[in-house]
Formats: sequence, structure tokens, C-alpha cells
Amino acid sequence: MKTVYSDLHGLQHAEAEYIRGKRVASFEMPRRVELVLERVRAVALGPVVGIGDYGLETVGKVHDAEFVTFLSTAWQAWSAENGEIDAFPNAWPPPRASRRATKRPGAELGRFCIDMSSPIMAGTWTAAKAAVDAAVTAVDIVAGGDHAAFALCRPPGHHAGRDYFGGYCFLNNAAAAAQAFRDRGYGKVAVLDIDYHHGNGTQDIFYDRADVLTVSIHADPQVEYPYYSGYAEETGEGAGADFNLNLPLPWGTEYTGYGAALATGLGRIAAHGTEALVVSLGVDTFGGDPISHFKLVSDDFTRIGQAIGGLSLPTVFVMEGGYAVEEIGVNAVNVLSGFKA
Ligand code: Q9C
Ligand code: ZN
Repeated sequence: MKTVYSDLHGLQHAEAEYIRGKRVASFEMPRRVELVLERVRAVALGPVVGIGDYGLETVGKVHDAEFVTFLSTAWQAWSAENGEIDAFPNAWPPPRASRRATKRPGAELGRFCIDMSSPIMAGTWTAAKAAVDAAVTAVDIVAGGDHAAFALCRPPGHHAGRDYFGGYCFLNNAAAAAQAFRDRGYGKVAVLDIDYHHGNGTQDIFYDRADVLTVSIHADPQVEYPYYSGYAEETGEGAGADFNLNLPLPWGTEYTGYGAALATGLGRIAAHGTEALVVSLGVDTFGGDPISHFKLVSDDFTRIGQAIGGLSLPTVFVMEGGYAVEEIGVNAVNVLSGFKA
């Protein structure tokens, strides 16, 4: 399996995020994917290739134009007012307030940013755009005949919606990959999100569409980020009714419970008549993850990969979360090795 990688990800290197009132060192860091890359090489998973440049068209198919303009110019506006300091919002629009644009960068951030974990810095746009390009490059590798490919990208993407960012995510790499499959003639596409957190952005982007089925297995949103979505009753709307499946699981979930949910999700993906699959590959379901509460062990990731491989679908894996940095390489690559076996 080929791995798509660009070192431009290093341009996003947030110093801090805010967790429960505390300013702490960012859990989402460049070293995460560097260690996955090391593991890819150690097990000889396959060649490592660079990214293509897909311009703004791909991004524009899954994000609103106003949001793309905002994100690509946010640092310039913020740093002109505030200097070289990581950008966080300083206000959010309350329900029923005006959605109109303001003249202050901190207030503009509040219009598009959903939390306090995702600061914008000088290289954020370049890094986020490179991550989308990695995901779409992986799609082109599969469309070119490979059975599967791995987009080893960061910042992650699944919390970014059509017009918002957060949860360490700025642009939705997996959604761009799913859309790219559609644009290359794959009629029915599915996204399987196995990150510990609900893939709210991906759900949002495809919520009213039947051509891209979205399935997410994640921690119960009543107790876990992103809190305001990820419930089982969210099943899609309009043409997309019944084309979104959420499988929330309690804190403490081990492979017994996880594997059962995975089997349900894979069954739905098979029933969809899926022609191409995108996997949002988060490994923050690991028991040792510092911000999560599932209890998977490293060997469980091999089993997850095997189960996904059982679908025998053209598949693109897109890196998402995973913050137990020392184990992230083994855990992520176990999924890919399991898939191949
Ligand atoms: N107490 C991804 O895994 N902070 N994003 C949550 C919980 C945000 C995770 C704080 C976590 C985002 C891609
Ligand atoms: Zn996550």
C-alpha cells in the first residue's frame, strides 16, 4: 500500500490549546505523523509518495466559499492586528444573533471556529490545504488501479464542516477524498469514521446526500467532544435520509463492544452498494490515549483492519486523531497491515 505524505504538515504546530479552562501543550503535534511515517517504513508497508496540488476546486466542493476565503486569509488579518500570536476566537455569535461579517479578526474567528483547541498560525492554511491534497492524491492512486492507499496527513479533518473548523481540524480531508471518488465516477461512496470522536464535520457535509453514506463509531457525545452531534437519532435529511449512521459507545468500551459496532457499520456500508470507501483513521480509541476513554489495545487495530478488508472495496485511509504519540505508529499501521492481510 502506498503512503502519501508531505512535510508541509509541520507548518501547523500549535503551542497550546485550552482544556477545561487550562492552557496546555497541544496534543495535536507534528511528531504524530512523523512517528507513523517511521512505522510505515519499519514494516515496509509500501512506497512513500508526495502530494499533488489540486488547487481550490476540491476544497470548494466540500466547504463554503466564504469559509475558504476566511480560512486562507485569517492569519493575515489576525496578525496584522495582534502580531505573531496564535489566533483564538474572542467571542461567538449567540443563537439568533446576526450572521453578518465583522471588521475584527477575533470576532470573525468566532463566526467559523467551534472550540478552543484549534489555533490558526502563519502556516495553518498551507498545512491544511496540503492535507486535503494528500487525501485526494490517495484517491487518484486508487482510481489509478491500486486497491488501497494511505493519506498520512495532519492537521486532521473530520471535525471541519462546510463552514466551520475546530477539534484540531481546519479542512475536511476525508470529505474531500469521498467527493473526489464521486468526481472520478464512483457512484456510491461511503466514509467509515473510526476516530474516537464523532465525525461531525463529515456528517454535516454529506447530511442531505444519498450518494455518500457516512458511518461513525465514537464515544457518546453526551460525555465527549464534539458534544452537540453524534447521536443515534441523526440519520440524515432530505435525499440523505437514512444515509448517516451514528454508533455511539460508552466510555470504557473494549474490543467486544467495539467490534460489534464495527460489524454493524460494515454491514450498512455493504448494503449501500458502496463502490469506494474512505476510512477516517483515528487511533484515539487506544486505551493509552491521553484525551480519550476507550480501551482498545494495539492488537485490536489489526482486527479492525482485517474487518474493513473483508469488504474488499477500493479504500483510502485518511489519518485523523490519536494522541498516545509513542504508540501511534504501531496502532495506525496495524490497521493498514490488518487490512492487507
Ligand atoms: N475534554 C480529533 O481527534 N478537545 N480531534 C476535547 C476533551 C478537542 C479531537 C477536549 C478534541 C478534538 C481529530
Ligand atoms: Zn479524535
